[in-house]
Amino acid sequence: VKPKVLTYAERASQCTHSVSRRLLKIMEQKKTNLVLSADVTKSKELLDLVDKTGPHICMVKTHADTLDDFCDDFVEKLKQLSNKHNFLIFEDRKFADIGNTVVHQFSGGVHRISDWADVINAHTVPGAGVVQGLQKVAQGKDIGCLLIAEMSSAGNLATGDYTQVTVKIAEENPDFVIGFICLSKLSSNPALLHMTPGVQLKEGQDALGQRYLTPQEVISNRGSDIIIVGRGIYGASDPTEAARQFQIAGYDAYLARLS
Ligand code: 6AU
Repeated sequence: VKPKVLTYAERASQCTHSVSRRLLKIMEQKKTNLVLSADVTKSKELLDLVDKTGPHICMVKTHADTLDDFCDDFVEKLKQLSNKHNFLIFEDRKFADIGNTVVHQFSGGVHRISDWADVINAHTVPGAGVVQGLQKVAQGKDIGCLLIAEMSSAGNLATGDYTQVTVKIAEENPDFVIGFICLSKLSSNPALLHMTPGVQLKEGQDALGQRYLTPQEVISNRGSDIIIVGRGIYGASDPTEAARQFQIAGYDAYLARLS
């Protein structure tokens, strides 16, 4: 028999981490498993994009280091929008150094990520120390970490044993790790979230190695939980309408998996 697929609400009640619980509740309430990857380079453009697409997303993903004009006021406004539209903030910093270095990268520098992000992510190439360093900073704060277990780009090395060890590190750190960046379901633990980038409405690739799958393939066939979409939304002539289409495609694919 096929194992029963749990709803977002059922999974929320099984989560011990406050951030995964909050995210799953938002997904259930707003009927969306869409994360907007807001990869634009001006803060005003980013805030406008997020205000327009906010009703359709459960989380916004930023690359703070690619903004030309990052400042505290931007962070304040992004937080206001996250309250207005009820979504979480994920800073896609991809920490990848020894524990002692990521402590400072996470808490300090220009961006002071630990002051404002709900979710961060890390590569596991340094071993479990990267998670321990980040967790030290997150102590007492509501921040969850995703581990990059698989990547969407052609020729990447996050495969096989690397992916399996990453899953193990996640399962051993439930107080901090809330899931994965991955291309398919990797763990049967209902508290771990699977988030997949490289999503467009049609399969394909870009000129620099990015590869795209459809929401249907990612959620229904590969058992992931969340789609992360950048250019498919902010590169569209009508980003709000594009976000609405991805919301519907992603949520329909989830409903199909439940039935
Ligand atoms: O939809 P796109 O191709 O415009 O943007 C995809 C976004 C980018 C990447 O930095 C990110 O997703 N990403 C990640 C993440 C989220 O960690 C991992 C990966 O393997 N591939 C990928 O594209 O902001």
